[in-house]
Amino acid sequence: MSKAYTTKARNLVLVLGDQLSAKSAAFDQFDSNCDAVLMLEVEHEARYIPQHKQRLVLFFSAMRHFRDALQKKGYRVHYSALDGDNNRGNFVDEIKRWVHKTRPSKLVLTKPGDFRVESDIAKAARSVNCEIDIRADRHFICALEDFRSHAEGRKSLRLENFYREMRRRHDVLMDGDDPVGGRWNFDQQNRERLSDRGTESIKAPRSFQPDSITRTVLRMVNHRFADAPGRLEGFDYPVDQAQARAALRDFIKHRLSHFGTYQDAMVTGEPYIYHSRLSCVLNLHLLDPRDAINAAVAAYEADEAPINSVEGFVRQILGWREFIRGVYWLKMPEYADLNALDAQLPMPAFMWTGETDMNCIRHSVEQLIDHAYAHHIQRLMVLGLFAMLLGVKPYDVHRWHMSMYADAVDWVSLPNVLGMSQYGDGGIVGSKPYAASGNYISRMSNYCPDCRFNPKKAAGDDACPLTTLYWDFLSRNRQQIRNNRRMGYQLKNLDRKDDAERRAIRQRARALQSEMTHQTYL
Ligand code: FAD
Ligand code: DLZ
Ligand code: SF4
Repeated sequence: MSKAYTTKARNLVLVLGDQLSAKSAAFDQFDSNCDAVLMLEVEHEARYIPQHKQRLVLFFSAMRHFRDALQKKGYRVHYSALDGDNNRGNFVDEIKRWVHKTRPSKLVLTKPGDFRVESDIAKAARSVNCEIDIRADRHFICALEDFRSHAEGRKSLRLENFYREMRRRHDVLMDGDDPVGGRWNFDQQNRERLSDRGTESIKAPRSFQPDSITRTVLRMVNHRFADAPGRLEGFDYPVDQAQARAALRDFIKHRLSHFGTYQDAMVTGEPYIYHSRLSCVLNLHLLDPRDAINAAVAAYEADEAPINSVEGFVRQILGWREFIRGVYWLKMPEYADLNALDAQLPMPAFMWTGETDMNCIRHSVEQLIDHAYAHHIQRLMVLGLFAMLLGVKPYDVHRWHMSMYADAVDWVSLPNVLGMSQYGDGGIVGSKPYAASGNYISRMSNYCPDCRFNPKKAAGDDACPLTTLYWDFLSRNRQQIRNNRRMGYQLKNLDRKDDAERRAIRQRARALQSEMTHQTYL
């Protein structure tokens, strides 16, 4: 150990908490005789936004497992533990300290997943006159230059065009020039609700019980971050590559075949339904997205899963995941400030606590508190929808999202939240606001029958707040959305309401906005 701390390094390879793969470009030409690895647990990353306890355990435990794996390979690893004596608590000061200590000729790293972190690290290296070599992140399938070329000359970016290009370029689910199954998209088959099938036969994602490393981290987080949001009981995320691969196998075997059909369904007490719960291991680089795609395609070829599910899953990873990342790096840093609908309200405090009478919000937030997880439609069509209809500032919704989800990293949370769910980017990620009333939630979930509100009603004390706020959203944003052809039908329905009804909706919406944002958390 003492040898490791005193020996100078040729290259100092910095590995961040979401870059836990020895195949990454930062390790190209790594020579264990003269190079060293640097991993930093820093308080600032856990506190710049209050973060869910399970998210903290996931990052710190996965980092420690990766450290051990590298050491087993014979790599020299300088690991700054959060509770280490000299830890200076942030990337900039820690990098300076370690550069002084190891005097490398170069600081090497893979491109971070957060614009802020990349700028800070570059600044730190400059301040100690250390050359820095930031290498492309090969964990993603689409290189950033290729995304830039895709975007060049296009008036607007659309997932569908990008996705088809990716299918063709990487020859995924292709039959010559045609898509396997004769169609690019099976969404029509993928909107079933679960009421008929029931949930008894669904096998929950495989649970990974904490080992001694994770147990130590659990104690540390419980002690140091007692006031962080979320609950730690039941933490069972995969934290190393072997567990990540086991989680993938479990999904392919037990849930992929129904993934497509029920991907939009929502059920009380069923956080995962047929979803994969692979976002964390993908985002921490414990699982390569190509392996996830190949495993799903192999299941289709072996007749173990139907095309609507396999295509749906491939679309999420080869399409959406890569598209979102492309948009982030194409549009940052200006993207973070976009606020096309000029929404300015703060996030209500109950979005952290779940203390509200709205059943859909209460169940979804309680699920977040327990698991740091919600599936796509809960994010988009319950939690995100509610924030947009209420009029919360898009960047604040992103901050809330970073604080409540285990899988949130800036590159993926920001375009999904500010862009897709809040329409803050005015249509870069999606072509229209995902606006819907409580009727949508009533159709796709079992939240409404036990709720004290009525999803069909827009005014009155028992009116569903989402339905009231939906009509008010259309009305107050009419100017900004009236030229969007995809909003025409919704605006026409708004026009059918008479003056008295519109007045009642407006009054109730203002009351809801003021009452709900009276108490905030951040
Ligand atoms: P599954 O439903 O099983 O999907 C498989 C995989 O596809 C996911 O693991 C994920 O890697 C990928 N994927 C699907 N949709 C997207 C997408 N829109 N963007 C990127 N990857 C996608 N995903 C994150 O990983 N981190 C986030 O912070 C995040 N924030 C989101 C915020 C909002 C408002 C919305 C609408 C979506 C967000 N997503 C985010 C995308 C998606 O909801 C999650 O990836 C998914 O719910 C994670 O659960 P799962 O692994 O069970 O996914
Ligand atoms: C989320 C997180 C946390 C809580 N802690 C650390 C840390 O101590 N060290 C680290 O390298 N990364 C951490 N992360 C992830 C970062 O906040 C950030 O998302 C990534 O560095 C971006 O690539
Ligand atoms: Fe949510 Fe409205 Fe349904 Fe209640 S009635 S669960 S608030 S959508």
